Amino acid sequence: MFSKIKDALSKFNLGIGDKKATEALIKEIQRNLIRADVDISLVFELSKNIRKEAMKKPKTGITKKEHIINAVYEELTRILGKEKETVSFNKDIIVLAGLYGSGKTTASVKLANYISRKNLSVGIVCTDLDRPAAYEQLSQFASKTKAEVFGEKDAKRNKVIDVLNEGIDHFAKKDIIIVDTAGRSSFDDELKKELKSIIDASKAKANKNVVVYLVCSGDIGKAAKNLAGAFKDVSGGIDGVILTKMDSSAKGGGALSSCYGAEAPVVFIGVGEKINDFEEYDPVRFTSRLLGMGDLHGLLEKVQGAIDQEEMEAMMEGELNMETFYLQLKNIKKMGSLSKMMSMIPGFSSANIPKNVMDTSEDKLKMYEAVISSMTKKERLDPELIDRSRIERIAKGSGVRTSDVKELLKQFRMIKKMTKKMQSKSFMKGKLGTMMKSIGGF
Ligand SMILES: Nc1nc2c(ncn2[C@@H]2O[C@H](COP(=O)(O)OP(=O)(O)O)[C@@H](O)[C@H]2O)c(=O)[nH]1
Ligand SMILES: [Mg+2]
Repeated sequence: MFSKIKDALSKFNLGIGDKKATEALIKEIQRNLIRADVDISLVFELSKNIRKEAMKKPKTGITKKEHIINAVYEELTRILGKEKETVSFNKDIIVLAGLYGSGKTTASVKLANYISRKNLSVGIVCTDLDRPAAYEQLSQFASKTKAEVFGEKDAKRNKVIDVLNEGIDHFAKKDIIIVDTAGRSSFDDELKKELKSIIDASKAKANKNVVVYLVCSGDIGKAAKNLAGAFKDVSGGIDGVILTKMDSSAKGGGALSSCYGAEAPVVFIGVGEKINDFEEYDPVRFTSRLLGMGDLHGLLEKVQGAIDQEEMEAMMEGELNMETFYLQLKNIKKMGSLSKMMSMIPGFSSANIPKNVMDTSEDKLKMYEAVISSMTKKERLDPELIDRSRIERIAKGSGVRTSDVKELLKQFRMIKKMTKKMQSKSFMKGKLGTMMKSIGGF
């Protein structure tokens, strides 16, 4: 799809004089996005942001190329969605909107099948009264699943809201109701009116949330942005985009433009005509596929786990307070364990320090974050102010025990001592100092 971007990235290999090379790469990315039918204003927005990020200094241990690939990923997922699909199905009515042939009916059955696999009961209401065979098509496809279908075979199109209301009542006991709607080849006034009335009528039903998913074919091309924008306006907001036909020669540009126009992330992807050709959106997997880069996962982990040089420098220079302390702990975790670092500092030993004070696990960091955010600004900048009554207040505010707050203060004092040691000239000449210089540019 965007595989030409991958080629351009793989050719990008210059260490020095890389401003020119970066600029050439950005041009190449632009060309390929345009070729993939991405809306031109979006192309400029994307490339402007990628350029801005690309010109920054990479994190410690990260090559310029890895840095740029990460920037491309960040930009694409800013539009497509940064989160893995986490739909909480909670007494919802899900309305599927989209053009004729975009894959709404297919998606409604696939989605129903997906939902029933989560042990939720689901019914589909057919409100497509335009195509004579719509109800039959839906029933036939849904017969392969546990989902029930409600519809009226010969109802006239002006009866859409009656059928919808009957359907919602019919499925009152179901956990989820999916509403399959009619489409037209263009989003004309009549279709707008119908869609709006379906959404309004669904909302008028008590105790159900109404979720609107826009169904877009991946090969939709340049029209996607405006079309998705129009659907968004009429619906009063789109909750997610279901991208269909991503198995075909879809260029991916339609995916980007649809999400951009709808101002909504991708939630599901259709990758074929069968019931199970349906996937939850996963940003890394999806972007890997779009760019044709199988190894993206490892690279992103590496970049995101790397140490930010500027953060590190600031930390080593300034006086340690609770704000810099938290960053320091996170960086220590990235470099290895606290005890390992201590063992490398001359005259420092972790032998007499309780184990829990050495702990920099993820859970611990999370807890510390809550504790620190319960401190006042003054306390954060000068932790020595924190006496017993303040400890009690902070513990209460962050929902932890007073012993947890005390432990954090203990760790703070220890790291402060360590930092002082590391800032001294004699230390910087030592083994760890040399290592930190090499990675941190001190
Ligand atoms: N290859 C492929 N075909 C699909 C996919 N989703 C839908 N289709 C096909 O696209 C055509 C239109 O789908 P349909 O659900 O009837 O669209 P609707 O008019 O929006 O309801 C049908 O032939 C489907 O089998 C998909 O993810 N991949
Ligand atoms: Mg249909």
